[in-house]
Order: sequence, then C-alpha cells, then structure tokens
Amino acid sequence: MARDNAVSRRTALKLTGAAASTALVAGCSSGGNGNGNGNGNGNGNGNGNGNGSGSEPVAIEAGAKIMFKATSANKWEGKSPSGIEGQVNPTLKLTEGETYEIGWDENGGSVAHNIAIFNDSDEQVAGPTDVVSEPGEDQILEFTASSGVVEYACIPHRTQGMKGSIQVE
Ligand SMILES: [Cu+2]
Repeated sequence: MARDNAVSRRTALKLTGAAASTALVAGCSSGGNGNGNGNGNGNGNGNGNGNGSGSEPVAIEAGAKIMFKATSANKWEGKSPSGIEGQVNPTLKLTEGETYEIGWDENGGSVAHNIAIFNDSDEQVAGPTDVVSEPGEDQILEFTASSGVVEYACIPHRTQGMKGSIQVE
C-alpha cells in the first residue's frame, strides 16, 4: 500500500513536470509571435490550443498580398502571409474597406486553374483570371474587402473544393 502510494506520487510529479514544460514551450512560441493568430499548425502542436489547420479564420493584415499554390489535388495551399502557410483552403479574415491582393504563383500539378472572388450573391467581385497552368502576374487580383465578399475560388475546380472562405469584419 505504502509502496503504491510512493509510485503514484512519483508518477504525479513526472506528469506535473511534463505539463509545466509544455506550458513553457507554448508560452515562448506565442510570446515570440507578433500577430499571435492561427499559427497552431506552425509548430505541429495541434493539441496545444485545439486549433485545426485551415479551419480557424486567419486574420490578414490590411494591404497584404495573399498567395497560394495550386495543389495537384485541385485545392489551394496557402503560401503567404505566414499565417496561412501550408494550410489547405484557409479561411481569410479581412478588414472591411481595405484593399488586398490575392493570387497564385505556383502549380503543384499540370492542371490549369484560375482565381476569382465571389460575394454572397455568388457574383464575381474580382476576376476571373484566365485559366492557365503556368501562373504569372496575370493571376494576381486586387480587390476591396466589401461586406458581401465571402469566397475565393478556382472556377473550373470550385465544385471539387478548390475554394476558401473570406470573412470581412
Ligand atoms: Cu483549379
């Protein structure tokens, strides 16, 4: 009995130690990151704060250039800004009235794509760009985050899920 208790105490101490060091690591990583948002997948520690990659809206700085890679699976993969890097079809949180650039400059396959911005009436408020397999400057759109803007998408593959949400606040 006494022996069992001693073992449990040791185990408890070990667990406490592990939790404490995890907390220290988490504290460091959020302290070192100026914008502190949605970068839970940056360090691969998805269980730290429960953020799944891609589902949490990522706040984008006003005026930012939002760039994607077209994947061979016909999805968008975020490249920049760093908050969306590596995320599939990330949800973008934009500031109403601000202007942004959005586009893609890399193709992970040989399939051709384009990009357009849609509002909540399913009208294109920017684009579409030409459907191409080798993206250049022509695949970058400039648009204003008006209140009805809700989605970016590749039109040929929109129904396959090559799209992401935009939240304007
Ligand atoms: Cu596409």
